[in-house]
Amino acid sequence: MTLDIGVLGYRFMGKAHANALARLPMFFPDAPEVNRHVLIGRDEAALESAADQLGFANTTTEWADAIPEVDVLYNLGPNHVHVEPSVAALDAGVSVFCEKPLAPTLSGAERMADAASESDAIAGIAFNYRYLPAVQYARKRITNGDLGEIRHVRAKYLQDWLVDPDAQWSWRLSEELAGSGSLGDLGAHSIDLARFLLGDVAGEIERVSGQLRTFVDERPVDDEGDETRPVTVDDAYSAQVTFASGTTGTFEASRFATGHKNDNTIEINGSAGSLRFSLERLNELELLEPGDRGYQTIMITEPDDPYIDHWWPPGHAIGWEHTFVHENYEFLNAVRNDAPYTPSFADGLSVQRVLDAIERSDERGEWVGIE
Ligand code: SOE
Repeated sequence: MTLDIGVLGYRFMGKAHANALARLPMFFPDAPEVNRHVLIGRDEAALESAADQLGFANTTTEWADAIPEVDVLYNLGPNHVHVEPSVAALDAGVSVFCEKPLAPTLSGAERMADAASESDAIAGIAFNYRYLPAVQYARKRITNGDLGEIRHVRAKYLQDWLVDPDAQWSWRLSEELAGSGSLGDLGAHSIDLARFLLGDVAGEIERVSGQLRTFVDERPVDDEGDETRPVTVDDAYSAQVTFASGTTGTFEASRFATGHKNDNTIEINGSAGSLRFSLERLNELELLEPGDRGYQTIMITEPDDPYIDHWWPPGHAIGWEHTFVHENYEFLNAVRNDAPYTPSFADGLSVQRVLDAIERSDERGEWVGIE
């Protein structure tokens, strides 16, 4: 069975997923066969060269024309194009893999989750960091109870690409196009990671107290710098949360964290032990187990560690792009087998509810519940 794939979006995420699709036949030979049928975008010239580079047979500027031709739509466009094409595809029985966050707004995310629950097709959201071997190993240890009662989760996602006030404006800086800034772009990953690691032992996030901050409120649209556009989203956020179990959480993200490039970290403290993970050292996990005097660092590169047997011998590290290979393998298998995939659009909606609550808490200056 060959799956015909349509991909909307051909820049950063388009390349990450096209690379993953190209790796599957060599490293995951039991993966479904994929035909990169059509690449979808607005700029015809850029689309043609991207189709050549990413290996797509056809191109179109009309996503509605692509839906009847494919088995799966990858929605990798900016956040403001997540809702309509995904809902239309699911309504037509076409499976959808959508980049995070699910939508710019809670209402958009609700529409997408409703369409997924009413469709016979498979829908997944691309929270790729769930598919790191070290993260899956960590989840197993937590779910086994090896850390005891979970008291705290501490998640930070720090970048520094907007520190320069002359860094150019982009869709990620527009509330209309993105919904939010660091909160939805980076905080969504942290909230999903916490749900993935703690969901079985701490339940859902129930209350939040958050703040958003914008440091530079307009930016140049090009190198000339004479035209500027307003920044209408947060450059950084922080939040305190409480889980159903009573576990407490602190979350933050920034695009102004000088010295941090793509520093996605999470730490879990339990009554019997702790663990710490950093994306900048993604082959490692720091563990504190009963009796240890301090954290020990272990490599998660053994053949029986998740996905490692598909790659290299112990200690031959994998990279950021391998997370996309793993999630594509699992999603395409779910489509072939007509089986549920996680993270689902329901998972994406759960994250969106927390994002929305943090924004409401910031507006009101008080703790709020999840709606
Ligand atoms: C932001 O720069 C970004 O590209 C996010 O949008 C991605 O989700 C994250 O994986 C890397 O950083």
